[in-house]
Amino acid sequence: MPCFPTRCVLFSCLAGACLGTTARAAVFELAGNVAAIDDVSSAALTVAGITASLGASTGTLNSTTPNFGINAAVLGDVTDEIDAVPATASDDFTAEALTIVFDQDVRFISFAADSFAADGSTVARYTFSGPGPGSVTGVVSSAGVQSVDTFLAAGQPAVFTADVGAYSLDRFTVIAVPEPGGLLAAGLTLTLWGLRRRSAFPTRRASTPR
Ligand SMILES: [Ca+2]
Ligand SMILES: [Ca+2]
Repeated sequence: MPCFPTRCVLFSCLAGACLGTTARAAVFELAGNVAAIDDVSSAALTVAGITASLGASTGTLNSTTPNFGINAAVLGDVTDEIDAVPATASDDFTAEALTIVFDQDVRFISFAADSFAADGSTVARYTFSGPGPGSVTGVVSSAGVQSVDTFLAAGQPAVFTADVGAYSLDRFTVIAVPEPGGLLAAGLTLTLWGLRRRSAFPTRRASTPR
């Protein structure tokens, strides 16, 4: 079947969209990443060409073999978990917030958290806001992989806090969002390929015996 220009463009756009969805997932391991996140105020991790910059609102980022969190270095803090805002002024806790910023546009797919209180009282909160399309916020109270699947623009902060109790943020997964220019180039390449095929077989239909 000859590939008419409009058909080629449509095919190219579909192929380009498919190319955009085949980007490799980047899994950032936080728990057990002691070599990179050992009581430092900030850290930059690069996975699959994506760099995530992590920052602690207070104290230091702290990775241990089972967990990852913030070490606020105050009495009673769980040093490898993200702790809640103090319930009363007399509590000797400090509000902890983990901020993650990426060097490029990504889809934030999911995160894995654990060390929640067995009675379900722990409330973890994540908030994505800023230059991206709208704010996304959510709360979870049980361990496991939590699906988020939202666009996060380069420089847009993803913030993890706790409303109640403390938890460990073990890892998170993102996928790079291809730049529009890259998709356009892929589409044009396929369009040219279709046109060249058409010019290579210009008379196939006309020569078909009736
Ligand atoms: Ca853990
Ligand atoms: Ca803590």
